[in-house]
Amino acid sequence: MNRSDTAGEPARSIALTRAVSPTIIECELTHLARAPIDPVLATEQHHAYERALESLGCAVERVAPAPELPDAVFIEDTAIVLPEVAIITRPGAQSRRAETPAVAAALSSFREVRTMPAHVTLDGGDVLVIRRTIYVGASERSSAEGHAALRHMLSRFGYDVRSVRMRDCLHLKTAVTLIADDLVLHNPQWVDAMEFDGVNSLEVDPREPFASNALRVNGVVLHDRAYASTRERMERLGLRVHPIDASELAKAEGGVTCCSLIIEV
Ligand code: CIR
Repeated sequence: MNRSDTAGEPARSIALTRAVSPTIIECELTHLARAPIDPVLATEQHHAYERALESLGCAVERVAPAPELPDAVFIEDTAIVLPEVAIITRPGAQSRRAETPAVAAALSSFREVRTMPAHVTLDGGDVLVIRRTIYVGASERSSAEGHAALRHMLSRFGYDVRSVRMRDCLHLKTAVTLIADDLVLHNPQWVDAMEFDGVNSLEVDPREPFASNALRVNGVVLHDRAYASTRERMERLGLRVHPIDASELAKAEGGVTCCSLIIEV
């Protein structure tokens, strides 16, 4: 693992990332048709994403690359990092299960690490943490047994783990993400805002269905530059948005949350 420094200031968070694999052209796809991905451009965009994280106060630590694993860049799916513990998931796609050991080793420097049991599936992209409530998407990747196992593993820390109905997209966080302490950004076609108690909701522009995936880091929202109308909706509410180019990762059905695991230090 190697670590980059933030520009002069002490890091407020660690962002674990993993390089784009040259095999990304063979990535898993569920709801998207295969479109040609340029691995060189994908790598450039990923580097710019890491630089953006650094500019927002993260020290970026790169887990050793796994060139033979097409989806390794989407490190979010391999773990759930909480202040008390890191849970290593069991990804729903068979092709992604070999991604987890290197991530577990990297996380062990920061947290006690626990691993989900072998009879379940769960992707980190299905897990949305809002204060002490953990919402888990009932997606094709995360089984009912996965939801139950997470609930069991986290009950001793006092988390309320709730299953959320969703439809027509890959992960819960494809459909909804937290963009302020009490505000989610969501696509109502894919998930109902009613599922999230005690928080307000902002809808994406319906012409930008994938705009609901946003990554809030140290008070700033990292967001795909392609979704200008939804970005304006956030800015009108006074949110600071940092746009980045993510076209190639989007073709692999990934968004801005998927490419890092943020660890509060
Ligand atoms: C997959 O289907 O697993 C990858 N091609 C994309 C994963 C994106 N991850 C995420 O939304 N958390």
